[in-house]
This record gives sequence, C-alpha cells and structure tokens, in this order.
Amino acid sequence: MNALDAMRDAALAGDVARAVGTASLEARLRGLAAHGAVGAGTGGGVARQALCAHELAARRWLVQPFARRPGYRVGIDAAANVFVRRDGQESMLSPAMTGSHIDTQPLGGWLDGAFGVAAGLEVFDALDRLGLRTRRPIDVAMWTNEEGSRFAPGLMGSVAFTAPQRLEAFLGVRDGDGLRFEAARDAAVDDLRAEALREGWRWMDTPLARPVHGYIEAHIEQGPVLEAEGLQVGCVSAIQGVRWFRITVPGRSAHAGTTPLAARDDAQAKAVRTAHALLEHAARCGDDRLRLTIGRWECSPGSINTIAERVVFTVDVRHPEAAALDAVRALIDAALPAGGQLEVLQDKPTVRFDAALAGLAREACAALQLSHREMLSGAFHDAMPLAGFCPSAMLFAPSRGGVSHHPDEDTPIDDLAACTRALAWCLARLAGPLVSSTPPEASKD
Ligand code: HGY
Ligand code: MN
Ligand code: MN
Repeated sequence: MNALDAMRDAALAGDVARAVGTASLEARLRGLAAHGAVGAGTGGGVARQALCAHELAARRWLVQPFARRPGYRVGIDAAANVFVRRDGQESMLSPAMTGSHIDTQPLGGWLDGAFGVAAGLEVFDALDRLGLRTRRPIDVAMWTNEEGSRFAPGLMGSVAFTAPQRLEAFLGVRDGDGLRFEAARDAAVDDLRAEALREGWRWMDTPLARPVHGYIEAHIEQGPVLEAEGLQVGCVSAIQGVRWFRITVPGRSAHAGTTPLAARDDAQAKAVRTAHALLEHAARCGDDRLRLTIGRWECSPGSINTIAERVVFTVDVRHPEAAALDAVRALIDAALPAGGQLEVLQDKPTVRFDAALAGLAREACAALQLSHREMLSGAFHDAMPLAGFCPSAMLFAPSRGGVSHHPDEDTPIDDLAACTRALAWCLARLAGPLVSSTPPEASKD
C-alpha cells in the first residue's frame, strides 16, 4: 500500500472512530443489562449465567436490529457462539472479527464481556452512519460460556471455535442442577434459529474454526491499573496463565457431640488444612503477581451437629510464569489428604498477542490522542484461545475502583466510548480499505 493510500485509510479510520455514538453505546449497554438485572437499573448487578433464559433473550435482543438490515447476516455455530456479520466489498474474504461474551458471573456486573459485544455493534452503527463499506466482512462474536461459572471450564465457546475437537468433552459437562451443556447448547441454537425463521432474518452458516483474518476484543480491565494511572485505554500485550482445580476431600459423617476427636474422619478439618496450606503459600511466597482464590466450598451433609463426610472446593490460580503455577500444583499434590481427589478443570498457559495487531491498537490510541499504555491482562478472555488461532489483540477500558465480578462494576461511559473509538479505528484498518457505498437503510422497524 502506498503512503497516500495509508494516509487515506488512517483518515477514514478516524472518521469511523468519531462516528461512534456515546449515547447509542450507553443505550445498548443499559438495554443489555436489563436482561438479568437484579433490581432497577444496573446498580444491583446482573445475573445472566451462560445460556440461561436471560442470555438467550439478550442474544435475540442484540441481534434483532441488524438481522434484517441490508448488508448484515446472523449465524450460530455448534458451540452456540452467535455471530453478526457486516458484509464487506469482497465477502468471500476471511473476516476481521471482534466481540466478547454476554454471560455473567452468578451475580456479576453490567460491563464484563457485555462491553466488547456492545462496542462491536456500535462500530457497525458508526460505519452505517457514514455509509462506508470495508473490504473484508466484519463479524461481531458473542462467545458462549466465557465465565465458566455455570459450566466449567470457562471459554468453552471460543475454545470450541478454535479447536473443534474440544467440543465433544464440553457437551457432557453438567451444571449445579445436573443439566448437560449439550442440552443448553441445543436450546440456544434452536431458540435463535426459530427467531430467525419467525422474523425472516438473513442467515449465514458459521462452521467452527472458519478462517479469521484478525481478532481484536474490547473489554473492561477489571483491575485498578488504568484508573490509578489516569489512562483511557489499555493496549493488552498478553494474558497471564490460569489453572482451575476442583478438590474433593472424603470423610465419614458422625455425631458432633459424641465422637471423640481421635475417632473422627472429618472432611472439613482435612479440607481446611489443605486450603490453609495453599493460602499460606500465596501469602508468604513474596510474589505479588500470584493470584490464588478459593472460590467455591461445598460441604455435606452441611449440618451443624454432624461431622462432614465430604468437602468439595475449587482453586483458581493465575500467574504470568508457568513455574509459579507448577509450584502451586506441587503444593496441592503434597497437601491433598489421603483419599482426596484432584481434578484439573482448566489449564491455560500465558498467551502473548500478535505484535502487529497490538501495535495497531497503540497506533489507534496515538491517532485518536487517547492516553494509553501497554499492559498484561490479569483476567482471561475469549481472545486467549483466539490468540493461538489468528492474529489477536485486546483493548481495555478502565474499571472504577478496579472492581469486577461484582454489582459495583462500573466504568465512566466516556471511557467506554473512547475505547470503542479505538476499536473502531482498528477494525476499519483491519478490514479495510474502506469505500463509500450506499448506506444500508436502517431496518424499517
Ligand atoms: O475469570 C476470568 O478471568 C474471566 O473474567 N472470566
Ligand atoms: Mn469477561
Ligand atoms: Mn468475567
């Protein structure tokens, strides 16, 4: 590409970025939050776990404005990932892709994942406002079950998309009520296909592992760094490694009042000792990059006056270096009580993003004069499996107080809009060059 074309593309990318609407972005985010909102508005948090009724309704709601708009198509794949496609001039080319997830923690915030999907759809609206068409198609993905809190592991949708052979094992995973992921997946696919038939949506086939030209995801930081440094955007260079374990400790239930300590086989006492060894390691190892969390603890029979016969608890450990994760694994093996069971639910090594695409993110911030820095992601994201599948990168918006996975999760809308503008700039370049075209009329409804 010659210098003149590059300058023209950068100028048009700036136009697309400036066509991002703060009000329309906020309206879409607040409308999305209403699907599963606890209490009025967004302050009470959002309960929209993977593939529950709220999420299926939210998927239909997000897709609907585009599904009949000329130049757009919709699809859902075998992992129930939903895609909204904006056609390009050369529609056979592999797409530039963005997106994130709209499933939440059992009681999460209104922006985790939701922001990346809303930002991608806002870029579509910005391109429509300008009547511009990109060379490549652009897909906005709504990945299935990123959180992993209903069905473990997390990232099921994006892992299955990038490695279809993994889907089979996911289908048999059950949630706390014993429902198989396969049943929830089937219901989600049927639900969207039925709506598409009812509404006459323009449909497209979306096979797993179809080629993607590049993937860039916008997400809230979910940590304190950007806010503390007063920066607008994080250009993410890597995501730290994460491992999830489920530990089952057996015991024998007996009477709390009559059973001498020496005669007990107390699952609770044994599990607490194991958990304490892990927490002590995290507290005393002197490595403040280590993140170790015991998030779920189930005890049976759970009666105040009966010695526990079984405890099941989870460990979530994160670190940029595999050796630190290995050390925790070795400690678990050593501290596991006799008869204890260890299941590895998730083991994802640190991923580094594509240097050129991470550079484009920084170029976008410089062109748009957005204060920014390069940074590591403490949380995992759908860009993690995508990073091993196609050139990938991420953009972060600040999180107020660094809070996430909590109803207080929040980000000033101007910061969300700034990050969306950076995303728009990147997508315009990734899917470019841009040409003017008759803007797809807004859908009649
Ligand atoms: O747990 C995570 O890192 C992500 O927010 N699901
Ligand atoms: Mn997320
Ligand atoms: Mn999350």
